Amino acid sequence: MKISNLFVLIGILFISLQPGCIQREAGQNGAELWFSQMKAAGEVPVNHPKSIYVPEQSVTFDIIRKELENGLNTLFNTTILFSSEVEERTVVVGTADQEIIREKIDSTELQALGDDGFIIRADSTSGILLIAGNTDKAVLYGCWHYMRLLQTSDSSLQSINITEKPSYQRRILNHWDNLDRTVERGYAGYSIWKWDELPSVISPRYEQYARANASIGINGTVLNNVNANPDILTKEYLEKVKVLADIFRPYGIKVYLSVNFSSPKELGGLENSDPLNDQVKVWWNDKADEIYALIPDFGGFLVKANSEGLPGPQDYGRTHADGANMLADALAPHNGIVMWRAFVYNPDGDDRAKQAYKEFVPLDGQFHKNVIIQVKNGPIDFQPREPFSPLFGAMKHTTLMPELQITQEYLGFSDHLVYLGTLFEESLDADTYVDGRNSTVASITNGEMFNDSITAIAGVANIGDDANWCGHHFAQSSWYAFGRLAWNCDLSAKTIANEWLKQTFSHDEDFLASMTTTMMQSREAVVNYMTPIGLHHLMGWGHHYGPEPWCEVPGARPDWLPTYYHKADTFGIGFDRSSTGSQAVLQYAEPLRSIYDNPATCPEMYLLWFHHLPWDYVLHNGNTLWQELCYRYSNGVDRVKVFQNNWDSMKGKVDAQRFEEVQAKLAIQVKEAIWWRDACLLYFQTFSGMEIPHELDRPAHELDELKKLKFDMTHHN
Ligand code: GCV
Repeated sequence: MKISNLFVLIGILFISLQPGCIQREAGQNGAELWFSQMKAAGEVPVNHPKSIYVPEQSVTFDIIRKELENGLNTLFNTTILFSSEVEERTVVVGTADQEIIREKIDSTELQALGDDGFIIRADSTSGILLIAGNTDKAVLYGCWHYMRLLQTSDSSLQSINITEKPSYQRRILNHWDNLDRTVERGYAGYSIWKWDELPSVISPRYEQYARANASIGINGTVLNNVNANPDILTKEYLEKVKVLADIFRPYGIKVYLSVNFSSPKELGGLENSDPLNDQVKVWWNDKADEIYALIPDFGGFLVKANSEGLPGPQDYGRTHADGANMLADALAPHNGIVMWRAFVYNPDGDDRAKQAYKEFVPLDGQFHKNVIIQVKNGPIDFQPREPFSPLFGAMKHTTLMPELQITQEYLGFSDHLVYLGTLFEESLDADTYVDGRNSTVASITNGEMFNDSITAIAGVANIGDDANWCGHHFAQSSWYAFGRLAWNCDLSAKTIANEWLKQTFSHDEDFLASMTTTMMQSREAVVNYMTPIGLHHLMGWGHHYGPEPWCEVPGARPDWLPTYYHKADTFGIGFDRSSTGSQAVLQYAEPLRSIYDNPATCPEMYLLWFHHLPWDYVLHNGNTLWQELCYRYSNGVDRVKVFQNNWDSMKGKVDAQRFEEVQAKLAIQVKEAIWWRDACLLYFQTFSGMEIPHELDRPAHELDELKKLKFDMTHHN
């Protein structure tokens, strides 16, 4: 080695041993999520807090002390000490058990906060800052919020006075993680739950997971796949689950499990799992007792029944209500709940989009109080865009919760940059009109309209054991957005994107402006290059990744094939769900029903969802349907190229590792957006027989060549 190189090596070693550098290095692989850029938004105020007063004792308060100490010292770049006395510029943190909190905050105000709400208030008379709630976890939420504001708020927090109460009581992640550690529709590696090592070996990821979720208000997690293996309820697995529950508890996170409806038969050896069979009831009651003996605050069960081949009460001629109520009765003495999924459809049934409504609405009012029906945002299945599920608002005597998908099953896996905050916002803000204007999906499910005793929202997690948790650095933003919207459904997707970028990447103004725009446009881009104007379900069989609008599988269920959905023919394209077609429009309340029913008034984003229209149908902008399809597909591709350019110009503004990794993913996305555009346009062109407008890019592929492509899942896990 040349001597000069030796000096460089020593220099590098020296630099990398500095504590600050170690932290920066760790931040570069994305493992630190939205904690990687702890930095105050503006100048550190001269009168920043001087001390922290946190006298209460509990494991949660230990976490609060640790997080505040680290957080505030980093944010203010100073040393703020704990004090045993309150003086000017002290941050006073605690519950109403503390005299000073009771003295400074009115008891009615505190009571109104419920279990999770908090107050952050600068007390002008004493010069102290209060962070208060009724429970330890509420105070933890308050502390996280205070630190988030310090990092992201444009205004000075000198006279801060805010009260926050979550929109939903239960803010839950659903993991589709199997016991063998594969993750159904997971694109970030294997499951983070190392079942084979539990209960003895504890991965540090478990606590990091709890911390990340608590920081954005998530307070529940369903650990295993809804396609549930009965084994999760064995003693062996429950002991592993207990360990996770114990780690999550101080962070305010409850554990739930997906259960297989046939468990009494499969595990208990009973003759059947009929919900009206007394032995079956006893089996579930005993199982509930066993679970609660291990995990006293266990949240409850999530159930996928009589759906996609899974067992359920209908196997015994019983209803969904019979099944859900039987489980609910077993959990009720322990305050547990049942989340019963409405994701049901039958291959030989009516239009798939209508089926959940047809099965569940007749059961309205029959579910017990601790049952909540979990409904996917749209009537089919997490497509890039769907209208809202008509079940929302149609079951006025039943508690409903929305299920959103954070993992990008139909949106390019973890290869495409697609920020889902906008999709979640659109889904929650959708106006159902069931009780006049502003009967939004959010207000129907968060207790505002129906005063439900339980309110909940679920997001299908995109988390795996990849270093950066989610496979794509930007996919972390959708997890973050789910948590923030579950906490406050009135937040805008843009505010959330901006918050996330500041905490995760940089405070640089150009970076923020450019990447906020990219994130905000990213979902519309994917809609355009995959399924514009209301098209849906054009993806390939099984993998759900690339385009296969032509897909035919001998003997397959028709409702798993794209042709069932796009119905392209020489006349035109689209699924006729109008009043003269499948009549799915009739499941929506007026005036939406009439609006959707008429192609002239139907929002163009849902046009081919509700109508089968001729290729030369003229849209409001004067384009024919065929031309508009061509423009939309091309626009989707062009957008992604702009995202790629935007990101390239961010070089130097973010660390090298994440810069290069995102850059590499964008290169894939550009190629695949072109793949989608070409596959769909060339295939649909065989029906329309029309030319692609001359000013648009020509397809880069031949249709035959695309049809031969075989997709390899192996590199996508
Ligand atoms: C967990 C779709 C997905 C399945 C998923 C199912 C569900 O069909 O492709 O992987 O199963 O939805 O939500 O139950």
